Amino acid sequence: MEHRIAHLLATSKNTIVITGAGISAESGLRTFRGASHADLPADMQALWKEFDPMKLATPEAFDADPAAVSRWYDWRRLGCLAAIPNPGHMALAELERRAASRTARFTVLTQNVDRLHHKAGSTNVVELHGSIIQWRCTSCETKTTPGPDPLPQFPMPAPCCPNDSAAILRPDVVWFGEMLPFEALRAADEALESCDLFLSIGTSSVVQPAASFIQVAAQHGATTVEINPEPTPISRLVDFSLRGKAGEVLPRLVDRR
Ligand code: BV8
Repeated sequence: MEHRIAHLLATSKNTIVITGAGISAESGLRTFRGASHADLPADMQALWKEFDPMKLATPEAFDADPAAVSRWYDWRRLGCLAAIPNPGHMALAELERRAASRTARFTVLTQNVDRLHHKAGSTNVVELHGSIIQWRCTSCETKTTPGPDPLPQFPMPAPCCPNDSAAILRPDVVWFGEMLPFEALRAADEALESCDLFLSIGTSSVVQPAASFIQVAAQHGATTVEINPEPTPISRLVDFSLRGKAGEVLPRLVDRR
């Protein structure tokens, strides 16, 4: 099966790859579901235990307790800044370069907010759920990229609003119940129109609308592939379902050039 998928990758005119938290797991970043947090510092264990990410990643949680939510996001932000891309990220960057050398398209639609695809060298990356590296003012939407130190205080003063000292920063991510960025959706839709190969990598395929993109691709006639260590709701729908870790499977597909 890997040989077949490697051939598809080498001949596809328009490949789309959707990635989720699983592709960053081998870089030491937690996934949303199923990861144990026993190795976390006590206060962060409490935060992960006390709050379900599905509840923390919401405007309601931020409105109710901006300090706790900001602390959780800033802790994750620092983890993302320190994380390094793993062989799975590097393999996707190499596949993009190879596609470009034969004037084919290669798009990464990521649900991740960690910017590891960019660090790995991928250039055509659509951040469906924003980025934790950037924060934005809750009043004037001005974006800012905090430095490598922990954010000074919670709720942070928003430097961009001299006329509204009450304004605070929030992570520039898409929370549950929030619309995805228009530009991200437009880019995804445009790529899906002529996609002939769609790979779903490291995602539980439960979060919408990202989880539906593979069906759209299939409706347009794309061959569909899933790479994941465990089955997901799309495993029985795809043309090829590869069980395995992204950091192990993807380099093998690249090596089978
Ligand atoms: C929207 C950013 C329109 C923040 C995230 C009620 C009200 C409002 C909306 C809804 C509603 N009910 C349902 C919805 C829609 C909702 C949704 O989908 N809910 C689900 C849970 C049912 N979606 C939304 O709200 C979206 N907006 O619909 O707008 C709207 C608006 C208003 C009202 C109605 C509609 C916004 C969704 C975006 C949420 N933000 N992240 C942050 O990061 O903190 S989502 C979050 O989940 C992350 O982005 C994460 O990536 C994403 C999906 O999770 P996965 O990436 O799949 O990660 P997970 O842990 O689940 O799985 C990891 C997988 O990797 C596993 O399968 C594992 O086996 C595998 N794995 C592990 N190790 C490896 C591996 N794979 C490969 N290699 C390994 N080594």
